[in-house]
Amino acid sequence: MKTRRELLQYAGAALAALPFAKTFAQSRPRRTSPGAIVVSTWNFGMQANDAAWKILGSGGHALDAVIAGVGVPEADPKNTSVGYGGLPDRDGHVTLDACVMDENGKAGSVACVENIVHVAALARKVMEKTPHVMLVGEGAQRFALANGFPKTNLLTPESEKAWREWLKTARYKPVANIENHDTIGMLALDAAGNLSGACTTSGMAYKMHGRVGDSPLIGAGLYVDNEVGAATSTGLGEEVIKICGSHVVVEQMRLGKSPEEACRIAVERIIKKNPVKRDDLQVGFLALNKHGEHGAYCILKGFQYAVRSGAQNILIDGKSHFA
Ligand code: SD4
Repeated sequence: MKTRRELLQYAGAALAALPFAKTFAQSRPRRTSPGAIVVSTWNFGMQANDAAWKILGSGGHALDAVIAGVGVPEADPKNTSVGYGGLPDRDGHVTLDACVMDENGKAGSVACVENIVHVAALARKVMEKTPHVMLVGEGAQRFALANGFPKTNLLTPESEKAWREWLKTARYKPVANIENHDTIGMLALDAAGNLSGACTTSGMAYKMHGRVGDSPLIGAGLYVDNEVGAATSTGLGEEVIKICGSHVVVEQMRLGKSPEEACRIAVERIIKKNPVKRDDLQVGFLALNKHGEHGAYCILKGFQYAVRSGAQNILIDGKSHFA
């Protein structure tokens, strides 16, 4: 227990240090104009980056780029983890979550939406056409149909088959990097130097009906601050929500941390609450700062992210807490 005197000394020292606390710009001064860049989670981010680059590479807006980019896995029936063809909840419903955020700090989000493929684009519509940030369930679907989004059965025969197989045991135990690598988070910096992000998922396979993870939650699955940087997450959403993960990452970058260091700090907050290695507990954070520097950090080995800038599109292994 600290004495009153010690506490006063501590507060005095903290106050005295304030004028010297470095801002993001002071600790990470810009060298040259960074140029456009896009980063996204998992290996399917490669194709998504290519689609985003069609917009970014011709001087387009970061928000347009991320919506186009994540639209690729959303529409891919072979991707059992995002959008169309996503694995359903335990009752056989494919329910999608997504959010977007732009350089002005505007945000839109949808959660637990059925029968709509392009939910990141739908989240953008919520941002642009409603006084709200988030619509869920039936209301979100109704808003989508009213805005011309087609109604599509998202449960493909393959995903239905996998679900029927799962029903034989009906055991909810996501396998790290397999059943729970079901999100694409994408962050882009455009040629004008503005940041935007999108995050879209079918959520954890065989979740309870109505379960919503971190992906559509601003500050958890995605956060963008155009003065500093942007972050997104993937993995076990419940743990990300509990630390407001993507917001933590951006705030650490604001304090001068590199994107990778900022992601590591967020992962360590989760580890502090869950110190024992578990094969069902994977979380990865991905960050991009205002200068075009990127980095990632995850709990278990196996998380990858894709980076495209110019003609180069590469896949990078995120560093992990556990080997
Ligand atoms: C969720 N975070 O619904 C998502 C799932 C995910 O990689 O990202 N998996 O919790």
